[in-house]
Amino acid sequence: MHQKLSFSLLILISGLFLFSSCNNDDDEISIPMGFTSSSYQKEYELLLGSDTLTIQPEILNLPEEARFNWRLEGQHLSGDSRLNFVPTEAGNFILDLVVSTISDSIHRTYRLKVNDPYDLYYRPVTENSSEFISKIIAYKPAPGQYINSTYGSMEDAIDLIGDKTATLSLGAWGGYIIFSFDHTIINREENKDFIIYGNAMKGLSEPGIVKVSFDANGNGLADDEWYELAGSAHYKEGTLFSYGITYSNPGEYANVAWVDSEAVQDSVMINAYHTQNYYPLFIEERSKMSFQGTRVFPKINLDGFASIDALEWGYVDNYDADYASYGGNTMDIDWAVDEQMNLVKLQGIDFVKVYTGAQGNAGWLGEISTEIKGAADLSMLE
Ligand SMILES: [Ca+2]
Ligand SMILES: [Ca+2]
Ligand SMILES: [Ca+2]
Ligand SMILES: [Ca+2]
Repeated sequence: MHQKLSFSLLILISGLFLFSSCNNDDDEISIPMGFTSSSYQKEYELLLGSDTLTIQPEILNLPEEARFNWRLEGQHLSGDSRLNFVPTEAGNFILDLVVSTISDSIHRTYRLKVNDPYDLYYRPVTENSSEFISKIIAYKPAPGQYINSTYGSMEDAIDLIGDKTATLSLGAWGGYIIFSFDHTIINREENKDFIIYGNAMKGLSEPGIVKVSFDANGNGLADDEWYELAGSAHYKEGTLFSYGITYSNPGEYANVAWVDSEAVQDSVMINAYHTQNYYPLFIEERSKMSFQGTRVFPKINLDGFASIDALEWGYVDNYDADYASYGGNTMDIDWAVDEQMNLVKLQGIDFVKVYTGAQGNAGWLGEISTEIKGAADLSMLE
């Protein structure tokens, strides 16, 4: 009796087993998944802010319903078969992948080393370092009364190197200079970091906007991400972002027509004191030149003796509350923002761009055009 029951049970179990495997064979292939090769790249070194990690392992017998689970330090990262990962912090991380179906799963592990470009490419101050500008990377002024004349040539730009005695005009809105130092300017906590000298006076402010960049790919070129230093007017209504102007070369001493991204047409007006062509003749663009950026609106007073009021803080060639005590405008790298005006934490910067931030004709003063006389690392002055 006991034996008979066991025998029947065995038949029943084998029958069930047979039935279920037949069933499996009908609607799914039970060949297990596998990576095409047992050897694979297990370690990756990435640069924070520049590199994207892409991994797409080849898998044999991959059923359509297989699920991918990429995990970074055990946290789900992606469910895609092809991983595209942009690291957001430096450090060493374990990345793993599990590909699974209800009945099967395969697994792989990778090691990631994410480097902070600042640790790799930071250039320290040495005993030979200068506090002043060491290199002019670009000078592209907008049209203005001093352009192609005193204060408006490539030679005047080069003259800014090494001290603060020269004067350079950036012309009307958008015109710019890009320069660097022989070391990285560090972002000092709770402190201003560098100073830009201008020729502002009470009633004569011509606000220039500053952008900064760190040489994150370490190639010595200013081809990295730029961040604007948002001054007081960046937080005020009326300021225009993603603004643009195109100027046309009149080919002679004549008003320089411009059109902006709001379809406004106007001119940089000539005056009797400067009788050359105001359109820069030493740049690549011979007939038209365009600029992009932010436009701020200082108050221009044209009654009686023309004057331009200062903006509160954060601009160059701007006679703000601190200007007189420093003889220039002190800048804090902590003011850096991205395109969406989110504050960005930078440990230091290698490149500085200054561009004229306002546009207008201020009577006998001529066009609003930022001037700079040099720049210095505040950490070396104190
Ligand atoms: Ca700072
Ligand atoms: Ca670079
Ligand atoms: Ca000026
Ligand atoms: Ca000025």
